[in-house]
Amino acid sequence: MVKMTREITPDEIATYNIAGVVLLKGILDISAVNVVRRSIDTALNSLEQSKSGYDLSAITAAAENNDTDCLKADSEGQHDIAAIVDHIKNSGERFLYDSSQNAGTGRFLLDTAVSSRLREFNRFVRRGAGPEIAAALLQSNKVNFFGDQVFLKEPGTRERTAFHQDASYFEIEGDQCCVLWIPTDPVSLEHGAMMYVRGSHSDGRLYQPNVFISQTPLPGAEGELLPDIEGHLEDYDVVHFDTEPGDVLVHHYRTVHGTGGNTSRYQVRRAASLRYCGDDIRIKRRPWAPKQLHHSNELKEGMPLGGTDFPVVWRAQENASP
Ligand SMILES: O=C(O)CCC(=O)C(=O)O
Repeated sequence: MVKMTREITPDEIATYNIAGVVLLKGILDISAVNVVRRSIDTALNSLEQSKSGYDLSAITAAAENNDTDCLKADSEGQHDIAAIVDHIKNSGERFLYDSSQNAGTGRFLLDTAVSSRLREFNRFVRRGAGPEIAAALLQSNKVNFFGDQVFLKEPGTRERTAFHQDASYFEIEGDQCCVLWIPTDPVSLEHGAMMYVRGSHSDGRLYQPNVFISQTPLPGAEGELLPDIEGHLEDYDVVHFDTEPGDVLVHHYRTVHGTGGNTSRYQVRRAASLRYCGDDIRIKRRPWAPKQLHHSNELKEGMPLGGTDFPVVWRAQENASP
């Protein structure tokens, strides 16, 4: 399987460490992008078969229309959607929407743990460029695969992705965890480009996880309340990146980020998010974190990652130059 198209530079490593996010231009070749795109399409075309897959636009529409049957039907998987929607409504928060002429005509879809179901994607996350990219940026002797999520925003998707920090959704602690956001379509602000609060990874703060379509924290979530960043973008050092297929954006798992909807008329926005960990990461149980249905949870608090839940996908000795 083809790995990185080029080496990662010392400047890119420094940018990742200082800003908590770096854009790696043209690091994947076209065959890798095609695998990711095909996997996203396969996963999202059979969304109803996934217990961790959601049509978030159908959920916001059902919430607005008080369609309890639809919300109950969505509650049989990873999340109790009906309870979460009640929780958002009771919190007085609103769903986060972009306005545009076509707002509401497109769907925001997501699925989790696609690599546990699709063989080709599994091979890519373990043996493609991801582990090498993570090893270079984390400066780690070994890399474990932590998990994946895929996202699609069709043209006319009004739902934004609320600012959040991935760390509080993951049952781990330590510093060496990075997230690769791999777009398979050209992306600029109008399509829902990723926006990051530069440097937000470095103070060690942990913010309550939210439900993506609203800033409302998940029920019972621990951690600090994330400020209303989308409402005060000018007060934060927010950076966004226009990307093309072949580019990979990598952020530290504590870097706060979010996206807009897709207000464009024709261009779909698909992306896969791959999570990798390095030497210092340990299991940390977080009772409020979303359940990962595909995990066996065999590892106890404080243990290093390994086993079938978090396979080792890269080791320094095996990749040393002769
Ligand atoms: O693509 C999106 O809308 C959100 C992606 C994201 O939050 C992530 O990969 O951590």
